[in-house]
Amino acid sequence: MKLLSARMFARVIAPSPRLIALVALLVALAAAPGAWSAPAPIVLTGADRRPATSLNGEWATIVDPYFSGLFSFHHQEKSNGWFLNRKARPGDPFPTEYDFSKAPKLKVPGDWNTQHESLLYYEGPVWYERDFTYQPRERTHIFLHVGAANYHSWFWVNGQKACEHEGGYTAFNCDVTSAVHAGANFVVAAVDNTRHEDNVPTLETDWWNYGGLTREISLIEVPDAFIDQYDLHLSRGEGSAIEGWVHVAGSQPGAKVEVEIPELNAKTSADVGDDGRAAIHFSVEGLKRWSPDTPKLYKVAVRAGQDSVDELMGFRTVETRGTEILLNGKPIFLRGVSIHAEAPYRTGRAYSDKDAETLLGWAKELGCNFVRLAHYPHDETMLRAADRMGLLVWSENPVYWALEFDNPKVLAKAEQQLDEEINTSRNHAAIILWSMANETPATEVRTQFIETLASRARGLDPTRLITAALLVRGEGHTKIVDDPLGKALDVIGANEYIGWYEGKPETADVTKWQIDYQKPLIMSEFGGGAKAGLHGAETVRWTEEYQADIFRHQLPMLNQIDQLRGMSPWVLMDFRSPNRPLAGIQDEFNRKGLISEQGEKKQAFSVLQKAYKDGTIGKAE
Ligand code: GCB
Repeated sequence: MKLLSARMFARVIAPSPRLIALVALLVALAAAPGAWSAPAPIVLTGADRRPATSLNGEWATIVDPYFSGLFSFHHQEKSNGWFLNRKARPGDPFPTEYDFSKAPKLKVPGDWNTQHESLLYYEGPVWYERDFTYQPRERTHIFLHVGAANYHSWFWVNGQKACEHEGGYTAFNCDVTSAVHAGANFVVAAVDNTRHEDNVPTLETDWWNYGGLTREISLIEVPDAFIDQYDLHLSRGEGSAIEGWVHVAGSQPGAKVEVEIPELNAKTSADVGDDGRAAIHFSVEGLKRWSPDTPKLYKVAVRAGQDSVDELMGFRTVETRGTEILLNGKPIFLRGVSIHAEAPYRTGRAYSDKDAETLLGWAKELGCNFVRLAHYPHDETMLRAADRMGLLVWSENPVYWALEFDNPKVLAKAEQQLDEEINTSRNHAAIILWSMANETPATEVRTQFIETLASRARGLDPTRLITAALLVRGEGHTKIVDDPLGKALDVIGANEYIGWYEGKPETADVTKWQIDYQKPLIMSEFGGGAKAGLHGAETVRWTEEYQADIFRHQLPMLNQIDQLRGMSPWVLMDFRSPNRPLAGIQDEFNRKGLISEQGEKKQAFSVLQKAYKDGTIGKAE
């Protein structure tokens, strides 16, 4: 006998909400304890371009340091965990020791750390609950779209398991079709930001481990056959051909896909193959290429059967030629800055258009055409803003410092996050570089690990360049870039802190560089700390003068590196880091920002701005 899903049950006999809750409870209880069995979440490209029901706002929350909402006293996964969202009833033969309706609220999106003083350092599980009403349409899939949940998250709708996800910086979508019903519903999430050695990133990072539902959350409804992923880009070369593919989940081979750019009067159609993909290739006349100077975006309609996505995209090419980086076939120098996803003014994890516009607005004011979005994938609002504002982007996988490179499970986690990053963001003209890692130890097992990631990234997206920020070693006054990982990269990134972690600012004057790869080089980090408003002699650390002096000595040194094709000094804005306790100066902020978290520009900002605007820095070829 085929059992009715809770949603079908609701449609067929329209029972009372209480009866529905009881059915949901029985379904959840029947779904046996033990291993998690809900389907894995999926990626939806362009999810933010689809109509959605927002679930942003206030969520009831319970801090659960021992995770007793999910695990019993013998650490078995509970079948009657807090995801059931029970309310105690008179006569219950057992106590109900939680109640979301009485629990304090937290804002979503938002990390919990900066919303409540007692949560600033909290690392562990927190439960979230929100009620919503919904009217599902016939023959659709409903996805719970989660912009990001740091780090490990579990989701239930009306008590039914929806999905589990690892990785704190990528978007994912849980199919909740069978759980959502007409009328009143509730969603429960557990989010755990406990650091583990075998996570990506691992125990050590130099940024705050902001926990929670840190980005937008919504419900997205799509037809039974729907466009889950697509890749549209300009083909390399002279002409203007757009190529790529559209994948339609649940489609039959032979189903039609259409791509149209109305402004260019260009339209094509193609058939879905056995693998669910339709290959796209069509010529367009009069296309204006996207570049930092002309960040032209086109409306692009992608259609398949009942489904459609209205994209906003730019078209450009990027490639290397010897030690040059070519944008639209022409050499370019990347005048950049590194940026953490730290929210300006209020601090915490950035998530909004306003955050993105403030951060990228400062980068534009500095004279940048490039930003390194460190050290994990930033959110879609940041990428949309970069597309709009004309900033080239380095997007980074959170393979940071020393992971357990010999652990296949860690590789699988890094691969999953890389897949999600690329499959979500692959249509942003702004992104030109996929960065595999930052400052990893030069061991053989590390090299194999990251080479595996690099070839996976190339397989997923052969149109962009692969990079990583490497450590540099020194011999006397010579700095050497010879990390074996360089072989696997298209563009070498290198981090150095002359004048801060080693030597004095003027040490840069006598430093020579040896780069063992004939490839373009980006100095992906350099800089030093300063407390905004602290003034003194340029020989005194933490003053704005000292930091500015580092830049004054670094820039001429960098200018002498023949194959230097860009730079992204560390860092645009001060950001929270628990590694930085120096009272009165750091107060748990990394102070290498050119701007404080309150928006105060330090002297180094003007030094770099002048070099970028005068054109005294950088050669394109
Ligand atoms: C680095 C790291 C970056 C740190 C920075 C620093 O090399 O890549 O994540 O925040 O140095 O300030 O020490």
